[in-house]
Formats: sequence, structure tokens, C-alpha cells
Amino acid sequence: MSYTSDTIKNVTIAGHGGTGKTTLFEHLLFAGGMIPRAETVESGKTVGDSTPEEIERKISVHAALAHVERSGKKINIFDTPGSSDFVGDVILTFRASEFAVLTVDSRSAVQIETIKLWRNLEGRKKPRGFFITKLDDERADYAKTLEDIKEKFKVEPVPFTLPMGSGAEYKGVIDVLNSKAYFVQGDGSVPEKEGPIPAEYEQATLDAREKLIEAAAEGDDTLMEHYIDKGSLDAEEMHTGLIEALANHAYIPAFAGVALKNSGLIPFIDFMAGIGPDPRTAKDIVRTAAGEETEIPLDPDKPLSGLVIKTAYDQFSGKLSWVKILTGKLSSESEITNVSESKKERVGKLYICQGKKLEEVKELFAGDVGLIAKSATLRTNDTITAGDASATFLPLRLPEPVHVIAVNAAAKKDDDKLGEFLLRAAEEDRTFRYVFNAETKETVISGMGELQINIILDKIKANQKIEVETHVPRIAYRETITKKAGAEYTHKKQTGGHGQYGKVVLDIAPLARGEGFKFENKIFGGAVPRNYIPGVEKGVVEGMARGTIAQYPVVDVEVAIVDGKYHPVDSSELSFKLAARNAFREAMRQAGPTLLEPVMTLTVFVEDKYLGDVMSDLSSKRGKIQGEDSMGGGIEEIKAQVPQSELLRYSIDLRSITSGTGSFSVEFDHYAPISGKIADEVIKAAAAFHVEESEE
Ligand SMILES: Nc1nc2c(ncn2[C@@H]2O[C@H](COP(=O)(O)OP(=O)(O)O)[C@@H](O)[C@H]2O)c(=O)[nH]1
Ligand SMILES: [Mg+2]
Repeated sequence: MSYTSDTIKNVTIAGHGGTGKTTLFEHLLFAGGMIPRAETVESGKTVGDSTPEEIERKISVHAALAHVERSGKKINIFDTPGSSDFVGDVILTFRASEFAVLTVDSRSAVQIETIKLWRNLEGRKKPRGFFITKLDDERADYAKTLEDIKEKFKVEPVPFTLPMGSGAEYKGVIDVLNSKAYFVQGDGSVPEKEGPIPAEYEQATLDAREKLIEAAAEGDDTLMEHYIDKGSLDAEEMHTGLIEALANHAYIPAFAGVALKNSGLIPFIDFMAGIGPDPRTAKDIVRTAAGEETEIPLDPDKPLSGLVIKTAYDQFSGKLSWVKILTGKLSSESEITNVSESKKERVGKLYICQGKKLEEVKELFAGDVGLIAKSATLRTNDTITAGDASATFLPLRLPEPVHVIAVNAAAKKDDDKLGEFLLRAAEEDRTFRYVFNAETKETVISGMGELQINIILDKIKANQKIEVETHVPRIAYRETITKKAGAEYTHKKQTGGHGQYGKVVLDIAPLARGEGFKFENKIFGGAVPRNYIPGVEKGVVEGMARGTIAQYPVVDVEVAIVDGKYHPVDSSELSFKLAARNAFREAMRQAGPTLLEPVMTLTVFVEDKYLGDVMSDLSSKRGKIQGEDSMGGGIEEIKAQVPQSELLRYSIDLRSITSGTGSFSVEFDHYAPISGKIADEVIKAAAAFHVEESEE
């Protein structure tokens, strides 16, 4: 069966880890009649947490997609991970859905990941709401949670469901929009049942309904006039008003429930089917062949265009490319163009899915998300079309990796295989990177945190039987000079017939930081003929590749050749190159050489209670605090400049200082001189490294 654009809705469930997303996802599928029973996260059998790494750790690592059908709509639901290590998979589902619901645990205040995700949704202007979870717990406090949402996000959430009781007294929810109640049945293992609103909740329901009407009246001016005239709105006006006001961000819907007891789910599904945004109101951005960025509306009547939002390698199905169709429709057994790779490709079977269970479809219409199996060319972020359109969707913007480590296979013969699987992991999760650093001669992988990287390495170890070693990456130190100096060098070799001869006199001087290298020919009168000057410059560049302190590259130096000598027969480019290289080394030794270390701009987000600890940790890391800003919601942003060598384990340190709540980003800023003990350590380590290198 295929679903046309007018029948599709997309919603992402997101929020801090452990707030009940996967459980909510599972029970929505059960309440919607899509699975015969709901499993617990602990059992390892949920639809949402289905990969070995998720089952083993009892947390979500990847986005999962499934759908429920209700009132003629197919509601695609994404379950997402809560740990910031896997934020890449959350953000891609935000792009692919027209609505996001953030889960908030009613036992605790709004937590930091939820605040960060809210900000991402705000940046995308994505309609969003809250689902307050775990109201059956003794520590649950619905009113306080709602209050905290108000305070942290400066919004007035509009309840669509109200809980009846909490803790052991929890009975179910009131569906405010449809004026009825849903009661937990028995132990909650069967779907909730509809019934009349108990008398004790009548007033609260009326009050909540009044708020819903006010929210609906924000939909447009005519509705507002009606509301002001009549003091109310009829059911149809309310319906259209709530749809429009949601699209205009005029209100934030709030839901409540106990997923584990199958409670509060049907009103949410009804909301999604009836009021949740129609994908045909969505837009995305393309870049044309001419490089212009334009917004295009999601439109079923245009020719096919779609975006690969995710790539997964499944144990059974092989490579799966998740595509969101933006315009037109994609048919199975058809030819498409992969615009990003300029390649045509034949698409075989198409699927929709319930978690890892695939279901074949003939067509995917604009608005829907489906899967292409075993594609030859598709990669995440690729644009597909039917014809020869050349515009491509903008690649998804993701945060930069913050945790970096160097890896190698324990057995050298496995290095290529390791590289292959690291590349695949980088394809599956675009917040994970894999590069070979030619300067430090290391394979460096980076990601959002230790957990993400460990999961990837564990998987490679388990599936490929490759033993992987990890270590702290080497830092790309630099060397430079602090004063002017000059030196001369004569390269002379007499070997039988043809000799080698070249004399070079160089002046060197420091340049401003970041200026790199300048070379000037200051020879007057032909002491060194012009055709040898490129050889001199090459020699200087070679000399600069390995400095005199610890063999790190030399930067920010101006070099001039001021004099020299040549021999009409024995001189050659090679002779001048060798002379220049040695002259440079000699000059550098006299020019007050110094080591430079990379200094990063660090941006840290922490709850204000950790501010002091984070600051003092940064000062112990030679950090210079540059500013501090309140982000609202009790979150502080700290900006500091910190040497890279102090930040190699920062994701681990920050996690321990802030009980896992802090987050940060780093960016290279500049190189700064180091001296004394710190420099001595670097020189010692470099010497040891070069000994090892020469032994290999
Ligand atoms: N008491 C109670 N526990 C819940 C509820 N929903 C989820 N949990 C539990 O909270 C824990 C985390 O749930 P999970 O769905 O994995 O959260 P996620 O990390 O947000 O996906 C699990 O032990 C769930 O059984 C609920 O409605 N009531
Ligand atoms: Mg989960």
C-alpha cells in the first residue's frame, strides 16, 4: 500500500536521555494497533531500540522510524537517542519531520539536552510541543514540570491532555480538545478506554478548553474576531484555528501520560492525525547549479526530488538509504538521478518500515520517508531527482565533533580493513569523522563523545574481529623565530667530472602570527642567476618542513636571499636547494626559535550550578576566559581560549564535572608560543617519536 501526500504526517520524539522516548514510541505503535504487544526497553525487544548496541546498553543510539495509521493518516514517528553523542541522528529527523515532541520526565526539571534540542528546533522554526512522562511515579509532579517548562522556555504551554491523578493514584488523562477522558485499563497492559470526564475534573477541563480556544483564535484574524464576538469558537473553527496557530508558532501544545500503562497515547495520535502539520506546508532549501539558495515548498505535483537523510548498514538488509521525498513521487523499479554524484541509478525495491521490519511499497509520495535498499551510489545528503534537474538540497548542518582520538589496528595487516569500516561508520553517522593526518602520521577519528566512539569501535571489533588500539592524538605543534638573523651556506661536492656548487646567503625575519611564509629575491647584479632562485625557495621550504627545535613545521617567517655565488659548470638547482636548506637551518638557530602550540576557542554550555567548577577547571588547563553569557533556562555559555593539548580529554572531564549535563564545541583559533617546562616536555616527546620513526 502507498500513502499519498495528503495522508502523511511526520513527528519526531526527542528529549533528554531516559525521559521515556522509546517507551512512548513503542506504546504509540501498540495503541495505534501496529504491533501486537508493547515491549519494555529492558527486554531489548522494542521497535525503537533494535540494534545489538542498543539492546546491550539499553539506550537508543540510532534514530528509528515506524508509523501508526489513524483517521486515514499515516503518522510517521521517529524515536531518537537522548545522549548528545548521537545528536546527529536527532537533527536529521528534525529536518525530516514537520513536528517534534520533546519528552520531559515529570520527576525532574527540564534537562539540558532537551534545552539544546529546543534551541535547534527554534533555529529551524519547527512547530513543537511537550509530552510530560512517567506520571505514575511517586515523585511525579505535573504542575511543577509545567511550571519549569514555562520558566525555561518562556512559553505558555497549552495542555491538550490533563492527567487524572499521579503516582499510585494515576487514572488516565482527559482529552481536552474532544472533551472526554481516557482511563488506564487494569494493569495498563491493554489500550486505554474512553469514558466521560469525572465530575471532579470538569472545572479544570473547562479552564483548559478555554485556553485551547484562545490558542485557536490566534490562527487568523477572522477567527479572532469571531472569538471576540461570540466568546467562543465552534468545533470546526477550533480545528482550523489550531492547525494554523501551530504553524504560526502561536502556541506550544503539551501532552501528558504514562506510556508504560498505555495512557495518554490516543489523544496524542488524534492530535497528530488531525492537527499535526501537513507536510505540504513544509519547505526545504536547495542550492541551484548557479550557487543560489532558494526555498522550495514540498509539493506532490512537481517532478520527483528527494533527499537521503540517513544511511544505515543493516545486518540482514545490507545498505539502507532513508529518503525524504520533497516533491513528486518515487516509484520502485525506476531510474533516478543522484544529482549530488551526477550519476544515474536504477532503484529496485522501495520500503517503508516499522523499526527494522521492512514493508515493500510501490511508490513513495512527497512528504513521506522511505527506504531504498542496496543503492549503488546514494550517500547521506545526496539529492535524487527523476530528470536532469541540477539543484541540490543543502547538506544537513551538524555540530562539529569534539572528541578526538588516534587509532590503529593492533595487527598492521588489519589497518586497511579498519579504515574501510571507519569510513562506513562515518557514512552512517555524519558527526563521526575519520581522517589520516599526514603530518602526525596517525589515523584520527573524532565524534561527539567517548560513548559514540566506543560503540563504533566495539562494533568493528565484534563484527570484523579487528583488534583496535587507541591513543591520545599527537598535537600539530609548530616552530617559529622571534628575531632577525642571517646565515650563509656553501654546498660543494667534487666527485670526479661534474661537481656540485652553490652558495646562498639568507636573511630571515619573524612575520606576524598566521602569515605563514614569504620569500623574496633580493639579489642584485646576478650573484645567483634567476634560474636558480626557484631551487633556493624549494630548499627554504624543505628546511621549514622540519624545524630545528623538535622537527615541527616552521611558520611565520620571511626569508630573503641576499647574496650567493655560483659556478658556471658545477651549479645546479639541486646544489642551490641543498645550500638554501642548510642556510635556513643555520639562520633559524640564531633567530631565537620557539615552539608554538595550537590554541582553541572553547565554548561550553553548562547549568549555572556548575559554572564555578567549570571555570576553575579551565584555569587549571591554562585557559583564558573570554566571556560568559546566560542563555536562559539556567544555562550559561562560557567562551575561553585553551591550548589544544589541555583539551584532548575534555569531553570526559566536562562530563565528570557536570554529571554528563555539560556540552561544548572547539574550534582552532591561533598558535601561541610555549616555553619552559611545557616546551621541554614537547621536545622530549618529539625526540622519542623521531627515534621510533627512524627505527621503523
Ligand atoms: N514509571 C514509568 N517509567 C517509564 C515510563 N516511560 C518510560 N519509563 C522508564 O524509563 C526508563 C527509560 O525509558 P526509555 O523509553 O528508554 O527512555 P529514552 O531514553 O527517553 O528512550 C525505562 O526504564 C522505562 O521503562 C512511564 O511512563 N512510567
Ligand atoms: Mg530511547
